[in-house]
Formats: sequence, C-alpha cells, structure tokens
Amino acid sequence: MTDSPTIFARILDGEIPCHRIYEDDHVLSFLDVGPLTRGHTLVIPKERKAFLHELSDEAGAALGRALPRIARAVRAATGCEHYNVLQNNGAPAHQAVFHVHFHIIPRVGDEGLGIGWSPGSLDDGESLAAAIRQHLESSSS
Ligand code: DGP
Repeated sequence: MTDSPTIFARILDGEIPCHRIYEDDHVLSFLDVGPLTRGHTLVIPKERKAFLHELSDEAGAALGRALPRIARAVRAATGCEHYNVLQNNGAPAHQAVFHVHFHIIPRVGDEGLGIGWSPGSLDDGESLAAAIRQHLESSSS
C-alpha cells in the first residue's frame, strides 16, 4: 500500500472516467471495469479510507442508505434475481484497491462470485461475543 491516490480517489477527482450510476454528497457508484457478470457495480464512500472499520458513522450511514437502492436498480436493469454484495478489507482478503468499496455482483446461473466456504464450529461463542461486545461498548460513538 502506498500514499499515492488510489484509482478510486482519481475517479472521485474526475481524473479517470467511470460509468456513473449514482452520486450523492457521500457516495459514488459506478460500473466495475472488470465485471464478473453484467451489471457488476461498485459503491464507494467519498471519504478516503482504505478499510470499512475506518469509516465515519456518517459515511457508513450514507452507504447503508444507498446500497439497497442501487441493488434494486441493478436487479431491475439487468433482470438478475440473485446477487452478492462483497466488501474486501486487506490484501489477504482479496482487496486490490485500497479505498473502501462494495461490489454488487449479479448471479446469473453459475456465473458471478465464486465462494469457497468451509464452516467450522462455534466453540467459544459466549466468550467471543462478550469480548466483541466489550470492544463495542468501550469504543461506542
Ligand atoms: P477489490 O479486489 O475488492 O479491491 O476490487 C477492486 C475492483 O475494482 C475490481 O473488481 C476491479 C475494479 N477496478 C479497478 N480499477 C478500476 C477502474 O479504474 N475503474 C473501474 N470502474 N473499476 C476498477
């Protein structure tokens, strides 16, 4: 990761074109340049943060408001019934562009997001939930 502007910051600055879908004070949405399926859409905050956990409440709320609306429009425009929403944080988690972004990826038959999912067992649920609750309480606001 470097300090130079990400490709999405350059899109926000108008230096690089995009196929724009939606824009408000906090959010921009545009088509992914390398779609997994037709209609693969990106939704980004205007706030320049690499990871979801770094976002302000304001940016998070704006993304939450925009995502269902954009998902409805992608479904209607492409005719896809099913889709995945993907949000990667960190290179090991498949993040390539270090500006927060949500993918909306239509699922068309076998085409779309490939997922490897190997469930484990939840052995320490009570203590783990308590630990996470404690961090939420100590960092709330
Ligand atoms: P991720 O692996 O979650 O960081 O996905 C980054 C996505 O960004 C990837 O699906 C391709 C897309 N992308 C990269 N560069 C550009 C660009 O210049 N324009 C657009 N529209 N999408 C881009």
